[in-house]
Amino acid sequence: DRKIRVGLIYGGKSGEHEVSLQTALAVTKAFDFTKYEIVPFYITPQGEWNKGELLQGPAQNQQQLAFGGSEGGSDHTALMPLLYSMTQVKKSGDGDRDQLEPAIDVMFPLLHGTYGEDGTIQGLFEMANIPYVGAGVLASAVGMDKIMMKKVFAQENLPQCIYRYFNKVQWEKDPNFFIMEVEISLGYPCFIKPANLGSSVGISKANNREELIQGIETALQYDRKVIIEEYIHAREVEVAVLGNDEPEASVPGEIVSSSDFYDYQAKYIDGNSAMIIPAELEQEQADDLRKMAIQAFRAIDGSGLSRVDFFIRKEDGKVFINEINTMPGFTPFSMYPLLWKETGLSYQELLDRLIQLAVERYNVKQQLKFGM
Ligand code: G1L
Repeated sequence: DRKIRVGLIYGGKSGEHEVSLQTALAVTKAFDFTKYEIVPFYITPQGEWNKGELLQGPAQNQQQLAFGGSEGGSDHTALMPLLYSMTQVKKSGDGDRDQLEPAIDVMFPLLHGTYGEDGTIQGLFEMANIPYVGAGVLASAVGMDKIMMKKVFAQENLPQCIYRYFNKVQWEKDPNFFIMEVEISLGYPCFIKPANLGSSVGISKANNREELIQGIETALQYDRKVIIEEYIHAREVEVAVLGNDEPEASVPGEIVSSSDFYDYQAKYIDGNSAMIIPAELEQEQADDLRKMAIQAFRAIDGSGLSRVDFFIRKEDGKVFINEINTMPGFTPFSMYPLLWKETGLSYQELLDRLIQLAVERYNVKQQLKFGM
């Protein structure tokens, strides 16, 4: 039996470079190397692509995965020739037909932000006709754009906070209009965010008009579109979704900030916050959240995995969907894998399942007719 060859892509030209490397190391350590072998693709902080030697066992450390020089500073288009060579065919020799053999069976992208989780790299895999783990082009793009995400959720009648949005040109033409809109419909405090939420950069909280204007100017440096959301005093609860056309939801987990620690026996600590898994909720509310998480996943046409984040307002217990994340934190100590662990799926089983889902989706698509 030939092993399944997984192309692991990580690193990247983003603030999450280090997180991506850490995650890649954790993933290589958890893989079952009797079933898989790994071709590592490392993207340097300068954006240069390097293909590494075949891994037949776990990497020892991060340095081993961060190979190749960083003197170049080439861009993402350098992947094109690489993808070409990856998809080259082998001749079988026997018979009159050439046997096609892929150099990589499935791609596993661990990348954040632009060119990583916004659907562009997924599009590259589609064009190269290679199966890949996680969300497809559409779900990645919708999940990356806060405005599109909210429109799609609104169409499904998923409860959301109040928000307003506009682009740079609209803002510059009539800032007073948008200031009034925000003050009348949301009030202060409110949150200002670039529409493309790759990470937390460019986000601010405004308590008055001056801070609002400043926040908008800041956000507009990261994206041409901004979204402004009402502030909700709430508990933060998250659900993990896994699957393709029959997605399943994990138990909910709660994020608690350090100031509230002492109220809980937190098993999992992550920097300044703790994860309470499962979240302390009424059974009925937990079931509601799981249903809504699946609804959100279906709404964006998700596949593979997503983490769906909710607010539960402290005053009245009302639930709001905050966002869906198609590339959640993914070390063995991140919320997404921990939620599945609590629900009965280990990290290694999760990797197995994600690869299986990638291949299943690919096969379903292969069977579709296209064109005439
Ligand atoms: F491929 C998966 F499984 F879909 C996938 C891809 C990426 C899961 C989780 C992630 N997450 C990340 O890549 C990151 C959070 C490390 C970005 Cl820096």
